Amino acid sequence: MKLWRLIGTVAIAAGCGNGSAPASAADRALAEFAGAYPEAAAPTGVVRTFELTAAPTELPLIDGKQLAVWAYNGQVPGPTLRVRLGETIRVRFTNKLPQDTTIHWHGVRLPNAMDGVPYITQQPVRPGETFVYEFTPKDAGTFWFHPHVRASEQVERGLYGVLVVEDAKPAPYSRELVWVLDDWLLDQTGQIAPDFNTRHDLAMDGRWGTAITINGKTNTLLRVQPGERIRLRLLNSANGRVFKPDFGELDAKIIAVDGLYLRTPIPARDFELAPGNRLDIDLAFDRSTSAPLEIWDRFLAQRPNKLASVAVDGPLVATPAFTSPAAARVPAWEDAVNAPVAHDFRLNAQQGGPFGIAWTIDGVAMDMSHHHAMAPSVALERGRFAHLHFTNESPRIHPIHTHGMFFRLLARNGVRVDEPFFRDTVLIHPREEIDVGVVPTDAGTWMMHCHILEHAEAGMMTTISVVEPTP
Ligand SMILES: [Cu+2]
Repeated sequence: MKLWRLIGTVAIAAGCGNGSAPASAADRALAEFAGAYPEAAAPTGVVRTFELTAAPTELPLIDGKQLAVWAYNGQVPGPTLRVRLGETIRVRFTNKLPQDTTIHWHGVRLPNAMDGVPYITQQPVRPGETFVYEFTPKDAGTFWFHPHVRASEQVERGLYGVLVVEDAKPAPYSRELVWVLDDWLLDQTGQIAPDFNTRHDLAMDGRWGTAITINGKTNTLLRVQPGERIRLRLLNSANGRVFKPDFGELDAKIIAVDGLYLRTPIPARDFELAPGNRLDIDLAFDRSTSAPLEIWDRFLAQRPNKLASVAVDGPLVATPAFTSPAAARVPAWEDAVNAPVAHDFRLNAQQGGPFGIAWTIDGVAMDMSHHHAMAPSVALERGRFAHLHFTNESPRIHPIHTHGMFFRLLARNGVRVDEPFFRDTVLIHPREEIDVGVVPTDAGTWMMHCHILEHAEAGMMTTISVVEPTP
């Protein structure tokens, strides 16, 4: 940090030579941000209504055996909710679980009261109760929804689904696929191991399962016809596992991260898909091939996992010809790290708390299970650029997720990175420091937490307050 501040002073001093008032690094970042994505929603007036019920059920999952799960509308993953940009989504949600719950709309910029955070944005939805979520997404993209109450148990039991917000004019892909990646930790009877938030999970990187599934099933085979061009929407819904998808010989480009398009598409390799992250992949099958096509997870280099096989056969179909969707206005924010740091979040653990290990942000473990009066970590001004710093003082990984706002990664361990995209979740490696830049667009009290759900449950959560700017 000291190094950045020093460089910042030099840069600003050098910028004074042209006679005009010197713009600060934050002013320059904000100017460059203009037009990156809309500040407000643009409702068309069309309302799409969905009924969602969370309830226990049994489903043939993993390798086809009956598994006792908790599910939205009796499905794991839950139904994919699909709206078009500008349409208003209205979800009548009913809780038929034996516990309180809520629905959080991960990655969606929405009014704070619709964010699904117990005791902060709403009261928990008690067993038997109904709650109506209604909002108009500001962004097209791949989002998802899951409980924000006892999430390490409720998500693990199967409560998650994808929200697709289509572009006003969707690109003409041959077809679209939604793949939800998850892993399952089973007991000797083949059922979901009922001990959640174990000391092992907490001491390590959360609960990692042994059965890795796509849309609830192992041994995925993707059948395609030569010539097809597919938009693949990938979500990591696991509690703790990070995936690093390797598409091998496939022609695969990342067109969107965490919902939003990239400045320009990049090859789909080496992306750390942490819990909560989404990738939209442009997959083209422009030739017949006899080579085995496979998709692997290589996050643990020594223990790779085969995710899917791909079979290309059948008659050749015409390939839709169009330029991959992109967002021209993703800022580079070259000197944004020189802006003053609004807050340095320190991530660590300590002994104690209800699970024996507490995960902390700035030395504090947050308890979501009841009403509390914890002060926000930092107050940011709506519509202004803010520079945040994170120091991982622990030897574990932490995918940090912000509700209600996107950010861009500026640097890792003081070394500038230029990711051509925004995020809502970023993996912070052991002992790593990162810098991010953010322009919040929505006022309110927003959660920020580790998306390893066991770490979050054991305290690694805080809030960011977004307030109206001072004139
Ligand atoms: Cu964590």
